[in-house]
Amino acid sequence: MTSWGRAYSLSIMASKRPTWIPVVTAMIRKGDHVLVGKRPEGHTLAGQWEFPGGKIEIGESPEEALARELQEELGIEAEVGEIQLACTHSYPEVGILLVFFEVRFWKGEPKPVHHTELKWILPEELAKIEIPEANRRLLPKIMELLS
Ligand code: DGT
Repeated sequence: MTSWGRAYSLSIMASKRPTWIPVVTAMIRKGDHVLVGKRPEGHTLAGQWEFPGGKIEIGESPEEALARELQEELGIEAEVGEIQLACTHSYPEVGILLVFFEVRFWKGEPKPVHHTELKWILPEELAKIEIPEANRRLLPKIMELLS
């Protein structure tokens, strides 16, 4: 059972309500391009291209969580900007509240510490690569924001 599966079972026992997990992600912008990373094997949605980020841990603000994730995943020290977009998405076992922040300034060069591969793409290329369903539903808004 996945960690989310366990969390879900516990929540069912505790409250009979689904667990909702906050996830923070970064739209890292360089000129006209945005950075996406390929999710590694052994993780949910392996092989799909995502905006770097992850789950908020206990005691962290959303901005602190995103700065930590970008340090861990890409090895950069990022200045987390404004929230651009938020959405909810239900997976079979769990729901996520996905919050997208803008990142325009950082120190260091992003490296694929966590992802199989990183790439800088133009917003319109998002329509041609495999991305999480949660992001695909928002694609028109994401492309509008990035254009
Ligand atoms: P997991 O999901 O249990 O395999 O654990 P992690 O550590 O791979 O997941 P993490 O911390 O990246 O959590 C983010 C969750 O949100 C993950 O299940 C995938 C989902 N998600 C949907 N769209 C995005 C996105 O654009 N970026 C990120 N980072 N996650 C996304």
